Amino acid sequence: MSSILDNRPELRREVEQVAEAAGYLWQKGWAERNGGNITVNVTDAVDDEIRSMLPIGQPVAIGVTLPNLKGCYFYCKGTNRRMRDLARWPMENGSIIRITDDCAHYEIIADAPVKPTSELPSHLSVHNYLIGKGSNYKASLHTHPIELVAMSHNPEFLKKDVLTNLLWSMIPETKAFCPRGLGIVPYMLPSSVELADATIAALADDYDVVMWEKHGVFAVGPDIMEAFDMVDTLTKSAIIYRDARAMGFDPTGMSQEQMKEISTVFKLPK
Ligand code: 2HA
Ligand code: ZN
Repeated sequence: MSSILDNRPELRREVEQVAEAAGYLWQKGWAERNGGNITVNVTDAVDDEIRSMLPIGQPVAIGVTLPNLKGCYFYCKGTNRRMRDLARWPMENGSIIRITDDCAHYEIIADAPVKPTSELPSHLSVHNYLIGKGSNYKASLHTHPIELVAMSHNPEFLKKDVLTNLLWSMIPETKAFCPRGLGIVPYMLPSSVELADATIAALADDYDVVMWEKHGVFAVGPDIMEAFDMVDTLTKSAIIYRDARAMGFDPTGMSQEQMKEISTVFKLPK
């Protein structure tokens, strides 16, 4: 079967990176059934031939109007599709969509009529926000990391930057590679516009990764691997914390001075 990826190495690479990351999400146990979703802004890899492709089916309302997304293209995981299937067959479990000129609808252009993720309002609103602030971030990732979700069941950890500091203090890499920490969004109905708005507010508060209480995380990055790596790094810290507690003691954690030193040496924003 022919694919939009044929003879388009740049676009193929974008989609193959998503497939690789989807495999990791499944292997880590973060992607039960159809859990999680990924969207990547692939507009830079789109050529004139793609721009003139006819859509598959009719335009669909996004539910919000997103003025910065006019003429943008996204690879999106399909709704109800499994990450473990996407890992092997990304164009059968996801699709490439175009945002129409009214900025309020999308149309699927390839390869098959796979309806995009249920969290599309959150994802596209975030991309709209990122473009609006001139960010080079192209990828957004929502996933269900076990240990981080478990920690979100403790009200003490939901106070601003309590979890950020705890996770940073478990191992130096976490602050170095997730230097904005972990924002917190209180529990809201999955897929809702309220959740999308609260996510953007948290990202605007200068986080790259935010926790959706008792649900999962939402991460943004320049590409899908960078977004995945930040969630992976934070989860590593959560596991170290859990293991110390399971061994019967409270981990000491790095001191504030030690963490400040990391910020100075790595020239970190916080
Ligand atoms: O797409 O994880 O939050 C499945 C989900 C929704
Ligand atoms: Zn979810």
